[in-house]
Amino acid sequence: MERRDVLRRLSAGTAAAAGAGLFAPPRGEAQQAPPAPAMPPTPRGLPVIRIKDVQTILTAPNRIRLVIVKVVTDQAGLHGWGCATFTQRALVVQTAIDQYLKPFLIGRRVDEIEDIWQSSYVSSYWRNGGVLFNAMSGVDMALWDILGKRAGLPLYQLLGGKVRQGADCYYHASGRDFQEVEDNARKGIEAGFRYVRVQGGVPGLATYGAARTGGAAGAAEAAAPSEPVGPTAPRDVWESGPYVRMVPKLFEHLRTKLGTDIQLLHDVHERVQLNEAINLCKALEPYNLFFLEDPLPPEDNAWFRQLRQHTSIPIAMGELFNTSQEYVPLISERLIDFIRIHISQIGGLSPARKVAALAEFFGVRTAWHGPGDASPVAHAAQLALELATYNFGIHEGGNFPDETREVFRGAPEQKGGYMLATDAPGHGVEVDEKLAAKYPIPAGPPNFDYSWGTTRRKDGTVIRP
Ligand code: GCO
Ligand code: MG
Repeated sequence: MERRDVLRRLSAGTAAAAGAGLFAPPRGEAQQAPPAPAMPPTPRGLPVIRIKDVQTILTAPNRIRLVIVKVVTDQAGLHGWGCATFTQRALVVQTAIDQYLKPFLIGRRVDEIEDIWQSSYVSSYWRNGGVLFNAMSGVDMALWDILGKRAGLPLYQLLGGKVRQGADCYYHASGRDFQEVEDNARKGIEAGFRYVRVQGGVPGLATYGAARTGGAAGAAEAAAPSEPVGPTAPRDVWESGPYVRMVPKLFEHLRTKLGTDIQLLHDVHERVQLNEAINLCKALEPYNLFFLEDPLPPEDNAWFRQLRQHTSIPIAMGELFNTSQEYVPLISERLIDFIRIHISQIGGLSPARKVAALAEFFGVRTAWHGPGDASPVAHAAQLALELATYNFGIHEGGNFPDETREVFRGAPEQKGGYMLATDAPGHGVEVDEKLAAKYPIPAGPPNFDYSWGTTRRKDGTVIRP
């Protein structure tokens, strides 16, 4: 059949579609698939710009290993920056980028951000891991940065424009005892913060977020120093019982001393049993927390149904999440109040803006994870999203130390407890590569903060995390 005939018959078929069924062949003719009409070329307003190189930069201006991605384009001077920081496994992320993502992406159009995410996602067949997602995040944020630079627009405008002037931040106050926590909280309040996260120590225990006091509790001293930490040689000891008894007393103290206006937050860091989590939440209800973070580990996601039934305390969860299978049920079943994902850990800004939109429809607010092991690039990209997200809740920290600020020029500033975006195109942060090279990542165990994998109960059982 001539191509002309096919086209004629196709349009005749469309006219008759109501009676005959859409695309039914003309009566009496054998069914024959017509050749697909060629897609008309896409009209182009802007020149095609392609990825020329993908580079990984490791830097640790304040001894925190940061993994930064630079996407270089074939247009002179145009590049973008993304954060791929998985601080505990920085070198593995670097390999994933340099050896696998880079060859996969060279030559791709920089404006195909969504397709680059989707195709990178399946490019390793096995997917959904923190390493690969962080690698993808580095590229993803850099491509959004490039789009903003091309358009001459700050990222928050590309994402829909501001719904607020700045992002309220929370201040970190910790202490070995209640008085020290109170004193540190006052520093944050005096600096203009309306939200303070408070963490107190338990004597003798390696408590998350607070310096240790007293000798190590339990079996630690018994172990020969030469023996590696293990079930028979625990050194950093943690027991949840004394901790869950301490926390309500800390809040009682702080509410008495600091009053009711200041918003208080606390991070359990997953270290308790389910029944303890329920009891802790109930015991904290009178103290009016803004949120209680990570009362359970992600392995126990299904328990949030029970927890939710028992307490009215606002729950923040999710810094350890990687996959949509982990966070979608908690959001869509309204089991949490704040989604706390570490944006680079799920693959970057592209998936994060979908999570923010999903959460809006279920009354869940965003409280993206923003510790020191999220670079200023991540904070800036996150801030852009927060400024354009109706259901924003809170921004974590982000008061960058001087050395970090020098490497990451244009990092957003904090004023009066708010993080404020600059109006520079893209996310606004430029990395000083020469200075970054002056801060090589430190040798030694790849830990951030606390002894992951080496903190144990008195009897030697390793704890999560
Ligand atoms: C938080 C945290 C962090 C993490 C750290 C892991 O800020 O809420 O839980 O302190 O422990 O980012 O690398
Ligand atoms: Mg946390």
